[in-house]
Amino acid sequence: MTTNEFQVTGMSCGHCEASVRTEVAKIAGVEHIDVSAQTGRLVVSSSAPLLDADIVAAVDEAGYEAVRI
Ligand SMILES: [Cu+2]
Repeated sequence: MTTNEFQVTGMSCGHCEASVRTEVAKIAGVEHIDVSAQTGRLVVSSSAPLLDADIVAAVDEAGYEAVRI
């Protein structure tokens, strides 16, 4: 299991979290997603290593900006 942590800016509520979760879940290999609008933290667990760019693109698709931490 690989864990990828990001800081996401722009989320303010549960709907924001759900949007991010929905887009990130589309990435092949993603097994678990923790996302908090309160902290801006996004933790993505996967069976195989993921490309940071794919996660950043998914978060962008949801309307927010993610930076690897
Ligand atoms: Cu929101």
